[in-house]
Amino acid sequence: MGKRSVSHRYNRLPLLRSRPGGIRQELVVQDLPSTKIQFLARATKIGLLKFIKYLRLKLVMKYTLLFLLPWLFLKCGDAKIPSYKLRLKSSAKRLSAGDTLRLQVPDKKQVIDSIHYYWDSTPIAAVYAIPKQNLGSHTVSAKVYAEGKVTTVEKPVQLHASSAPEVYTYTIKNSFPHDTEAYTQGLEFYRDTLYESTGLRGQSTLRKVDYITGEVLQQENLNKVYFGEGLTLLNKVAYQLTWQENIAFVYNPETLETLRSFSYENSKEGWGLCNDGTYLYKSDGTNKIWKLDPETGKELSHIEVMTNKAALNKLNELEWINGKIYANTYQFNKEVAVIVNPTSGAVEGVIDFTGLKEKVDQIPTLNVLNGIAYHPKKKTLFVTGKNWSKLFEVVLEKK
Ligand SMILES: [Ca+2]
Repeated sequence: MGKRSVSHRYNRLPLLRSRPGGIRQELVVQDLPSTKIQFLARATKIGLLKFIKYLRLKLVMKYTLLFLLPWLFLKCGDAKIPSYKLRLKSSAKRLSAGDTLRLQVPDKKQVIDSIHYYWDSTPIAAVYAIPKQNLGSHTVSAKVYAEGKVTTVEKPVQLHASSAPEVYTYTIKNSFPHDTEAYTQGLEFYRDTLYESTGLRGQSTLRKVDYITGEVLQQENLNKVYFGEGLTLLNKVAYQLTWQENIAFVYNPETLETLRSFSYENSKEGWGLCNDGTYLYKSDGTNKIWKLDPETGKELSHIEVMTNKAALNKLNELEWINGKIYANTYQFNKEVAVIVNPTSGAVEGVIDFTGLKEKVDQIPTLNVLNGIAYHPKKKTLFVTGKNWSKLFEVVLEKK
């Protein structure tokens, strides 16, 4: 037998039993490296197997988690926010009073116990005939009762005017001189005297004007930080808005002395102003007109001005005439004013003032049509524009 068989035999001897010295010792010493290798190999093999096992386990766990987590997440999500959809079908493309709305919340999982529908905060049936009311933004919502929970889903809707506005045209009865330096923002008669508010920072004024001659009888210059806007007179005081300065001034109309002021609340800016004999009405550059308490300036409510097709934004100078609000609209490509229902916000009339701007001096500073004042005794309308050289007395006619 060669060295291999000897080493094999002695390999089986426990190392602790081997004695030092002699051939056996020599042989044991000689056999040690081979034992180590085998031991290491065995250990490595076991280690590798364990490692592979570990890797397999890790992979199994990884893929299990990958598949389980989204499911768990969805389950948790379901528990917190059940996803219901509110579907609206209407009898018209643009909603208006008289249209019928059909509401539905699909129940794919067959878990819904009941659904309660609302128009703003008013409970309604799933088939709802829209009554006459304020136009503009409303919210339709559904409270879904299912699996012991209540979920609210809602959709915004816009209510339009039921019919197209009537169109008016004008005839000029008289024309009077008007200050071309006046960037007109407010215009109203008070005891046969024309009151005018002008804008632009550093040029803003409150003035009393002899409308026949165009002469400025008295003038109060605003601090250069203020941009003057709408004007109205009520309860023996004059109100003047500022544009973005968030403040309205109250004056003695005889002396033009400032009496007090108030800040805006939720309205965006100061644009036009008028009154119905009790309340102030303020436009803010959007399609909203705000109703204000004249004593405190508190915003009591608002309407949204809508035609039968869209919201009408940038409502400018205002005038209250026989229960309606006449409003300029800030636009450069058209000379039009609108007649607004102050309760619903519906645009009931459009006054086509085309051609009027061409009749004034075509100066570089010439700007848009802005300024409507109703003369209560004459029962006629006076209109002008920013930096217009004339004030026109006009009579309206249906087109
Ligand atoms: Ca006015």
